[in-house]
Amino acid sequence: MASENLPALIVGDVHGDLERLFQALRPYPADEWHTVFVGDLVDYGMFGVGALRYARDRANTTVVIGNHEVAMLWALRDPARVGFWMSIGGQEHDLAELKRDAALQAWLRERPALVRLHDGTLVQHCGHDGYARWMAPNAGDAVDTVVARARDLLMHGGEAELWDVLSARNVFDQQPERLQRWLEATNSRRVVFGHTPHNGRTPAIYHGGKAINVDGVFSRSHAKYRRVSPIAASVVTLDALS
Ligand SMILES: [Mn+2]
Repeated sequence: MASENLPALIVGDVHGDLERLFQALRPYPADEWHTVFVGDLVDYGMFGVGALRYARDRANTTVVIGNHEVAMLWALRDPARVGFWMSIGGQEHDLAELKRDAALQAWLRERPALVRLHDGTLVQHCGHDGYARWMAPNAGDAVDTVVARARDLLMHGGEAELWDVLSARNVFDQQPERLQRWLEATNSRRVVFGHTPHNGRTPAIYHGGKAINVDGVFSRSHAKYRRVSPIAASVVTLDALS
């Protein structure tokens, strides 16, 4: 069965907690779910590259690019960026591991910035409309044009511009008009994102379900990890959000 025909499972920012990822996905066999990661699999935790490899090799899985992947690729290309990347949780051994693995680098640079699922749900890393600057008017599907432009930047040294967009704070929780315009521009009915931790035990749902934050501070190495940050705050089936 093609992955788009499977029910979707959304996974928020993993941030290097591969052990907890195994635990979280145990109820969801890869052949029965379309697994969609919202990005930020790396940094904070010890197993960022391990999480990337796991997500890459899991069947029926889509990985959206996050700002931490961009920072890591930037550090890989430009040693002057390593210090900054480590200041946001980058793990030196992960960079060494990525440096040795050209195939993983190539795969990572091909990840999409946006994915629109068949039910009209848009999945992206950030809860904002900064991606709109990559939209090419009258050049086909708006989502496709954003994905093409962002991928071009990833492949050709455009990490600075990617970082500008992907590191900006979420706004959809506070700005329903911008959310609505973004949904219309991308022909989507709702948007799911991570990037900025919410404080709930389940995903944060805004504006009647049109915006959903799945960054529930999944990684136990995250600076904001609290005593009990439940898996259900970050890992959720799409049908549970309907
Ligand atoms: Mn994150």
